[in-house]
Amino acid sequence: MRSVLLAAAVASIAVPAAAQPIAVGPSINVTGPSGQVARFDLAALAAMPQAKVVLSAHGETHAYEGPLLIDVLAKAGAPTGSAIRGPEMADVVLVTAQDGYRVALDLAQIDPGVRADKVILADRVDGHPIDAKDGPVRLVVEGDLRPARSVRMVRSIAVVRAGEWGMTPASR
Ligand SMILES: Nc1nc2c(c(=O)[nH]1)N[C@H]1C(S)=C(S)[C@@H](COP(=O)(O)O)O[C@H]1N2
Ligand SMILES: [Mo]
Repeated sequence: MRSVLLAAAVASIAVPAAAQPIAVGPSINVTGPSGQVARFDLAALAAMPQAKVVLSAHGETHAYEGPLLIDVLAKAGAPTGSAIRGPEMADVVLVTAQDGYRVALDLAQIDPGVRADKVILADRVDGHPIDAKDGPVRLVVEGDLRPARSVRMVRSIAVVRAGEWGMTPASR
């Protein structure tokens, strides 16, 4: 009986793991607004259309390249373009780093149809892979006066429906 239960437990663990695409090297998890999870390794990010953002921090200027964050989120089911309207105007993008650093952006402002400043998930800097101190993946937010939102060592990203949080009739 015990071995049957153990086999069932192992099978229940093994099934979802086998259904996941196998990531090559480090990867980041992206959770969409309905809880869908998409995993991106460096090859998956490099295969997407690339954009470039020049970032100046502490007297140094570097050119970062990678896909637009909105394109990555779209693959996890996030709305884009004119689909960001009504309740989706309160969708929040939470970016979490390896060291626990966390930044929130609103989904609308990262859409190129709303703001011209690009927000990218960079996997290259000055034509090279990003070192472990900053990468291998770094969020780069164009136009910020202080580069505090350009999260180094990105580990995971989640789109959350802040518009659905704790809204009682009294607080509307
Ligand atoms: N993971 C992580 N990213 C981070 C930070 C951090 O503490 N952890 N600090 C932010 C702040 S406050 C700044 S000013 C910039 C510094 O970027 P730089 O290391 O390229 O100068 O990184 C930002 N990204
Ligand atoms: Mo900073």
